[in-house]
Amino acid sequence: MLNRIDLRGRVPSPAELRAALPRAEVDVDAVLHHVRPLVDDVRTRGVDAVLEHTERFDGVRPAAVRVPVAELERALAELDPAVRAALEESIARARAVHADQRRTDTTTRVAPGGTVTERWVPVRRVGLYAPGGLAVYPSSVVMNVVPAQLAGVESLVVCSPPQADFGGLPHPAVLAAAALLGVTEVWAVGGALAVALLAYGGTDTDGSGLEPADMVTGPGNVYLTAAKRLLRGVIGIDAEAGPTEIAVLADDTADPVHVAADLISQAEHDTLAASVLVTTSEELADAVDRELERQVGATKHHERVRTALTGPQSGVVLVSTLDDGLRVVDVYAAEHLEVQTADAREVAARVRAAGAIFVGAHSPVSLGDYCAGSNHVLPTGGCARHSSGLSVQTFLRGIHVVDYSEDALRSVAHHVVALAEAEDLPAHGQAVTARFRR
Ligand code: HSO
Ligand code: ZN
Repeated sequence: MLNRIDLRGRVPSPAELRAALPRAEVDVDAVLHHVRPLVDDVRTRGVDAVLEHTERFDGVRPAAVRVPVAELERALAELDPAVRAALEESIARARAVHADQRRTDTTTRVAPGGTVTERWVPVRRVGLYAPGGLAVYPSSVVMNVVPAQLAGVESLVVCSPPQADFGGLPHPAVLAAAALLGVTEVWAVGGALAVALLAYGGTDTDGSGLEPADMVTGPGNVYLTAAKRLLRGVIGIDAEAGPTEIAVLADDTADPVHVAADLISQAEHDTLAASVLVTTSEELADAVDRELERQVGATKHHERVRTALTGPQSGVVLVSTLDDGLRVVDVYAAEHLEVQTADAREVAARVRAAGAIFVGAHSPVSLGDYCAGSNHVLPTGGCARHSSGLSVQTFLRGIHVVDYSEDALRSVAHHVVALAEAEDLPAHGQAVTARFRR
């Protein structure tokens, strides 16, 4: 079922590897011309524009953008107890892990009387997006809200598209997750419109204000991503999320039943999702292929899954050695990387690029999607080479606070003057020497 790329016997350069490895082509630029007029319309006409376009895209016109708090409480009261218990566990584990990401301010004494303090200050108001296309994502509400709350963000708004089936409200599971997390502000708005409304703010149908946010995070489709690209600067963004990806680095000790199940699990998200197996074992590759045939037929979303698995973004990469496999996965820089080898811990410790790493036979990606405690908003499309997933750090800004005494300034003044002269910016030096002339 999977395309095969045989790299045994030769080790391509990183550049060649990049070209050879399967990857979804998502052309954000190609939709910018659709999204720009929407963004402009929201900027000039606010909520009227949002509701008009929402009716066109989502087939429903919410009575207001802001969801009444009573609806959040109702959704929580009506939530299936098993789902509620699972969300509570997910929140507790995520809180435990993300609490350890908090930072303390540091003060460095650079010279006698001269200090630089780094103060970590949360972004004041953040908009968090939970998608609602092929699936609904209460788990993404958890993964966005938990780090923002632990960072100390004082004002949080969750946005999710209105659903025609639920009277123009976002999906009740999303509302319930927000309520469980103590979020009271939820807007029924989706995709690019959500990003634009978060950037510019507006006035709701009842005359109340919808305050703009300083930052927008969370995954979404290509239109949402295009809006993030257009509005970055007006707002801060996390990353431009592409379709989800799983790579599995495996040797002949891996269980093909598990590997196939994990490849299918992420293919379930989207026809563009990528499932990639990197292995030293041709026998395993064959066995996984047989398993995929068997398991895909039995899975609920088999059409979507088959399209994703047979697409050019998915495949098996055969390598001669695990070292070569590590080279491949580092260049690929998967959003999720599973290591299913003998000595998985040792192999995983050598990985340099992945959004998150799942070690050994009992740490599947879907555990991380819901209940590991790790975050599931992760860099896609190779961005794990330079970026990390959502964390407390995403919502913090480090501010350097410079505090020098007169003596401390005097003792370094000649260095400032020398550098100012070297850059032909003498007024910079004079700003220091002026303090010592009288
Ligand atoms: N695998 C997705 C997250 C998710 N899975 C949410 C299920 N629900 C991207 O990391
Ligand atoms: Zn998932």
